[in-house]
Amino acid sequence: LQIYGDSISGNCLKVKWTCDLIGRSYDWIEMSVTAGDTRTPAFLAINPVGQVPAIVFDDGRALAQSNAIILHLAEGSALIPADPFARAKMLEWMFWEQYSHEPYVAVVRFQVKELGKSPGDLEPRLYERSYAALQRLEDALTGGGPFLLRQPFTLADISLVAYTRMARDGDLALDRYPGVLAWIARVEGRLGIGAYAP
Ligand SMILES: N[C@@H](CCC(=O)N[C@@H](CS)C(=O)NCC(=O)O)C(=O)O
Repeated sequence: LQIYGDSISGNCLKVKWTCDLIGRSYDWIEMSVTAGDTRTPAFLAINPVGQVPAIVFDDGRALAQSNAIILHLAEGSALIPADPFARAKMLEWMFWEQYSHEPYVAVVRFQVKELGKSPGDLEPRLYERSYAALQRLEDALTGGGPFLLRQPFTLADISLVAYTRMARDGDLALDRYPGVLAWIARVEGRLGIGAYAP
């Protein structure tokens, strides 16, 4: 299995963490988004959308979209609930992540940290939506937990922790959310990774 990923990308790290947890071996092919590695003809043949992560199996089949990739790789593992309703609740969180969390929390981070923009120059809506997403996580985890489905630890936690743990990079006040902070530490513990250090 080959993983095409940029190590600074939360979407790409989701794939690495999932493989590490399920004990799947892989070759990591480092791609720099900012250097344009995702726009070469060779990579566009793998993912016509020109985005990482993408994976390629030994038989040549390719798959993109972080949450689709981790869902496929983790099939049959304890990271996906066997109960159909619990599985759908996990997917509810993962679809929400892609539509209502990542487009704000990750974009704010990229613009501030990678593009060097000043937070005050970003569209205020990006911050409003980021804080709405963090508040929703806080509400779900306060008095609930320890994970998003309470139990067990699932792909929903992996998907959502990816950019939440990096939120300070975008000048987001993560410390306002104690339930989220405690959950991040628990998920990092499950992943066997240290606290995020920019
Ligand atoms: N929805 C996609 C988003 C992937 C994505 O935005 N990838 C970024 C890096 S995090 C990228 O490759 N950007 C390069 C580009 O768009 O040219 C996923 O979850 O995999």
